[in-house]
Amino acid sequence: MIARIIAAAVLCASTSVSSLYAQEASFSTGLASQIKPGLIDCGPGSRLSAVGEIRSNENTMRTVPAATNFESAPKASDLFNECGGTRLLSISQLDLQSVPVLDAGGVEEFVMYLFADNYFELYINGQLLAVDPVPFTPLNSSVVRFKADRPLTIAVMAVDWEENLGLGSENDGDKAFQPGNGGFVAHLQDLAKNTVTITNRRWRAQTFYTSPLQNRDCLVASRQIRRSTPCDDRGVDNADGFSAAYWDLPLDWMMPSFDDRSWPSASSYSNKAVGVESKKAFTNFRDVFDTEGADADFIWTSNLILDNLVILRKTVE
Ligand SMILES: [Ca+2]
Ligand SMILES: [Ca+2]
Ligand SMILES: [Ca+2]
Ligand SMILES: [Ca+2]
Repeated sequence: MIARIIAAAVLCASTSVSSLYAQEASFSTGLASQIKPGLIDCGPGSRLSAVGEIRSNENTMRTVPAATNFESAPKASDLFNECGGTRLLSISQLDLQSVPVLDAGGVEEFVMYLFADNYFELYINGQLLAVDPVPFTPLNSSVVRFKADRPLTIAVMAVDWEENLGLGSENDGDKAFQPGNGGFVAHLQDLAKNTVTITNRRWRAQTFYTSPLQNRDCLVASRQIRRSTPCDDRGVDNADGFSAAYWDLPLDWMMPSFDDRSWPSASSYSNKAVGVESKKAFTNFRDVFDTEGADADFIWTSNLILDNLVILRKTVE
């Protein structure tokens, strides 16, 4: 009898903890209202990193594609940035001494090389260190130096930016609503240039904004499973009635104390799947992104196309 009561109490306790994060999806329909025309303007040939707002069905105002710290946070240093930044031809041209050392509260020094399709915010041990200087296009690559103590909790907010706000898509000239893809790759080294970690399937990945959904019923959502792989991701010219799904971010998603064990493992994607084989921001730095023996994978959730706001986490002992 006592054992049964204890078992019930344990079950109850674990249910209440996981329910803090296991939220139902909420939905919006149609285009969001633009609240910013573009976080930066990179001129002709680039896409404007506009930001929008739309109310979801439980009456919460949602910022799309994401609420970011772009305007207030330090920008990561450039490896390759066609939007008024540095354009290195290779990693050997990088003068590491010119890259500021950011403070994540510790003494060991690290260097991280990062590339996102399209935008990242990097947290180490709960501290926001730097954000991607180019939110949408042209695709760019970055380097961040920092001091921290192990274990390192790396937490990244990654955003596949969008042109049709709230409908996770771009006008690509062929289709007016063509869903774009995400992708994030990183290589973390110590001061001696030994690999500390690379992005791979051992990271955790969770989506918080999935769009466009032609039909909401395609979404498989239960506890921490948020699978949109059965959903249609083809481009269309008319997206009337299309939806987006949202889940609230846990307030402490970037903290070392956050328990991500119930999140899905990250999925890995090829360079070809992400579409970087002709992008100098990537190919000029294969030495760090495709390192022999430490080849970092592009990672994302299970849906590279429809999941647009993704949190990626990894703890390194
Ligand atoms: Ca970027
Ligand atoms: Ca993209
Ligand atoms: Ca690689
Ligand atoms: Ca997308």
